[in-house]
Amino acid sequence: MDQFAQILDDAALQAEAIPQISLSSQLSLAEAYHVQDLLLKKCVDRGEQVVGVKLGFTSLAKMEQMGVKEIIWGSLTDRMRFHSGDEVSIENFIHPRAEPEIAFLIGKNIDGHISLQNIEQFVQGVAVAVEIIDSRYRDFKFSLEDVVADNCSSAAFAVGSWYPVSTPISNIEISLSFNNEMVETGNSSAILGDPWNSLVTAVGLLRSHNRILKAGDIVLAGAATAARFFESGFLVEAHAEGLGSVGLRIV
Ligand code: OOG
Ligand code: MG
Repeated sequence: MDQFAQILDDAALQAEAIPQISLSSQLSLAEAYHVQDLLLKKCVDRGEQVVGVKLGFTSLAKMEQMGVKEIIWGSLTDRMRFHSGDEVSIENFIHPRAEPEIAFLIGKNIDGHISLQNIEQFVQGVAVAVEIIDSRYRDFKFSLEDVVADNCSSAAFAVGSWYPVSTPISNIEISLSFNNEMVETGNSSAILGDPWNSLVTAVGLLRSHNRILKAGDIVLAGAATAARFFESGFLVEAHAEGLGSVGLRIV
């Protein structure tokens, strides 16, 4: 499995696309998550810190765009984290796409039973986020196992200002703009019916991998809209009703 992690790590570092693993080897989903673990270990060994997790394919728009119909999760590290207004070099990426997201900031370790009824007490804030995904596979094409092994295409993200957990996020407009022009619009209810469901789902998925969400972790709930390619020179921004905006300048 380590050879797959090595190939994916090299592809990300050199920003060079590779063929899908599934074209030559049949990985099970469990093996794909094992490759993802090995890949994350390489990043951590280089000094990166894990700052949270992201979910993928929590909306129909994303499932249909990419042809994957299962919810997946990957890790976010401090190397991927940018702040609103930051410049991000397009040379870091192969064929990056942007998508608008809802983010949660975990306030207390989540190690007990949680549900939609009690999840809020473990959360410190909610925010709008912009995620940059960059599949390491040629033509941005992959199977479920390919994308899981590739840490779910994680590449970069920025979170807007944190708002109190009482801020409505279940049914709000969410959009993506390039150079102040809307390119994707959707509603947060497209994210598993409610982004809070996404957080509950994340806790369950992580538990089955012996991982818990800890105080200070960031969770990206998954995009409500399809993702869009952008170019150098673009101001890429995500907006969510009541949560403001967050943007990155692509250079
Ligand atoms: C995989 C990542 C999916 C989301 O929000 O659904 C994702 C991909 O589409 O390349 O981040
Ligand atoms: Mg995403």
